[in-house]
Amino acid sequence: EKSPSEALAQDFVQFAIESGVLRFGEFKTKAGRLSPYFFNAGLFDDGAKMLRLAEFYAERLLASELEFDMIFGPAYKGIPLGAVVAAELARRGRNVPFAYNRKEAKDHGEGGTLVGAPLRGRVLIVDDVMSAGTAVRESIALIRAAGATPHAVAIALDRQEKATENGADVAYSAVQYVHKQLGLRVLSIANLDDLLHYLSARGTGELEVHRAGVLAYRERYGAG
Ligand code: OMP
Repeated sequence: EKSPSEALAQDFVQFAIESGVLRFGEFKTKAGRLSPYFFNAGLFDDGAKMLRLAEFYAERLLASELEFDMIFGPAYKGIPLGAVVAAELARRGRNVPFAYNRKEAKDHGEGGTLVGAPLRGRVLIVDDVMSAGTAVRESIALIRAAGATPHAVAIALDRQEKATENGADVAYSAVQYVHKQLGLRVLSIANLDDLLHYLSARGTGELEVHRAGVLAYRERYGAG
């Protein structure tokens, strides 16, 4: 019997594969790892997909009973994600402020690198993927610098791979690091285990070959 979060994760993996967002092949990750799969959230590229994606985040967040005061979506991919998740939560009766950053400093107009609601209180970071943990650490630093509290992270996919510290691999994953060392709660809609489970359950033909590649990758880069 699958728990609701396991069922949600399996539905999400299917949605991501069918949308062409989760692909198999040869990809280089930001940390320089050669990965047999890649999750490109930029390919949630129409209104219906964005809405469905937002529903997955909202389901996960509301089921978790996580408390937070506002949403922060880090540039660039986190900007539409944060916006659409905030909108979907509001539709479900939970309206919270929303902010995002720009990567380039602006020298005219509104100024500064933060846009939207002022960063304050317990901030939920909404982003796409965590691999080695570089992106999330930047968001945490930015929220702290603004005088607010990084409280939790919601991501679509936890790749469950070794984090890097000063360029070197460590045993634990970025999600484990952010949770245990920094004390933030991390909610993912799906993770690498869910992907492997999905591939096993439909393990014939092409997907079976992909599963072997993903297993080999996990052997090499998977967190303990
Ligand atoms: P870390 O900063 O290493 O945690 O990697 C997270 C970022 O890597 C994401 O925000 C993406 O920019 C990118 N990424 C993906 O989008 N999908 C993947 O499947 C893998 C990565 C990646 O490069 O590790």
